[in-house]
Amino acid sequence: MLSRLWPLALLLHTSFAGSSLVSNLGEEASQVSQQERKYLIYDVNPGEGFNLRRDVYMRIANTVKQLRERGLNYVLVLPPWGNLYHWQRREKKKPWREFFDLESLNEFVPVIEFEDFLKVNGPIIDQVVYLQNYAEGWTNGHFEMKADERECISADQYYLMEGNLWRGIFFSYENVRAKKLVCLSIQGQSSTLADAIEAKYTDSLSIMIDRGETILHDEFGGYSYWSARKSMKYSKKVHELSNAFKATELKEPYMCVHLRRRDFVRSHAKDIPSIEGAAEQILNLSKEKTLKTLYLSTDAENHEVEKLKNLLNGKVEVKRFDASTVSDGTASVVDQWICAHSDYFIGTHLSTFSFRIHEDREILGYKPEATFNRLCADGEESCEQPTKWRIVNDPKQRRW
Ligand SMILES: Nc1nc2c(ncn2[C@@H]2O[C@H](COP(=O)(O)OP(=O)(O)OP(=O)(O)O)[C@@H](O)[C@H]2O)c(=O)[nH]1
Ligand SMILES: *[C@@H]1O[C@H](CO)[C@@H](O)[C@H](O)[C@H]1NC(C)=O
Ligand SMILES: [Mg+2]
Repeated sequence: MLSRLWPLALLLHTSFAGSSLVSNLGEEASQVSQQERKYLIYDVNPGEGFNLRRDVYMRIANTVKQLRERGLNYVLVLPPWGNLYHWQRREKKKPWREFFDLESLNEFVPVIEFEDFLKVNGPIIDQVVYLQNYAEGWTNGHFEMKADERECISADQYYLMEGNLWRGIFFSYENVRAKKLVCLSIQGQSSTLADAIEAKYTDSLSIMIDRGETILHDEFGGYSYWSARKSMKYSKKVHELSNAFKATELKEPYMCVHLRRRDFVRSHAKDIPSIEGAAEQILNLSKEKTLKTLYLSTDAENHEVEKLKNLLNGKVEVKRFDASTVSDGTASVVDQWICAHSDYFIGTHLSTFSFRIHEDREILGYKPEATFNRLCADGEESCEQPTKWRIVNDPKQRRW
């Protein structure tokens, strides 16, 4: 009897759940999908670059995941890319689908582009929750996880009351406004934010968490970190561009160097080489690894690249992707994806651009010895190498 009833019950259950799901937002929990859908948008400190922003995505996606596990039907609204300091062309309002595969992102949590959110919601966001630290710093000298609404410390640099609505940057969308602005002092991680949202903000259909970088990961380099990271596959376009380049230009084994210049030359002067120093290390590595081809990923100015090529003097053949036909953002992820497939990778000290390549290589299964390397500063025979953050695929495995 039971065996006959169960399949029917399951069938009813799933089809009912299925009908209340909008296409593409598919995912587990039937209970969640019957709840009213709510939207969680987020933004990051305007000064942060593309690759730290990718890290913040993982933290927020884990907040959304936990809210959903608690039965709250949140959809993550993807913050358009734009106006980034490193993008020479200062492009704005770039959707995520240009760089990432939305279907893959959707496998971790349901996501929607900001443009599509505006179509269903209109330009008014119910509430901005502006994350900030505690004005008094850590009390008792130790880190305690907590969140409390407090007076705004610096939100007024970014938000301005206009009529009875708040103006803000809102990804350069001029007509977007928010009904309410609160500042939330927070010390904690993805789960701390999920707790705060569950306790305080579930009445709002749309909330925007600003300064998302204020929270940490639940477990840096742990299972939830890697689960989110693995869902961040690159777009078909990025795959096609990288594959086409490899097929024509990189027919033999190659090494990749990520040579971070520009602002790093000043901000990390002690830890990065000069162009001469980089050339010497590349020549040595080429011999040691017997790799004659170098894929050069760099934000260096043209004269620096020319200088490097001259110093390598034909002993190492230098290949670069021609960025002129694509956006700055696309060119940078194509560089990362080509480096992810190199036979040997060496990056720049403490660059999140290099870190994202490490992770891609871990996901692809390269040997850690060929991944977790960095260029040394001039005059150093050896230097401390990057931490080997190995992939974690088992939910039971703890990092800490
Ligand atoms: N095409 C290309 N762009 C690069 C390269 N290196 C840096 N860039 C540009 O500069 C940006 C790097 O800035 P972030 O993404 O903030 O990474 P980072 O500055 O290396 O690291 P943090 O400052 O520690 O976050 C990239 O997003 C690119 O726009 C490179 O090798 N190739
Ligand atoms: C490169 O190799 C030469 C010869 O083995 C050595 O003297 C030099 O210190 C090396 N340079 C670097 C930066 O490793
Ligand atoms: Mg940066």
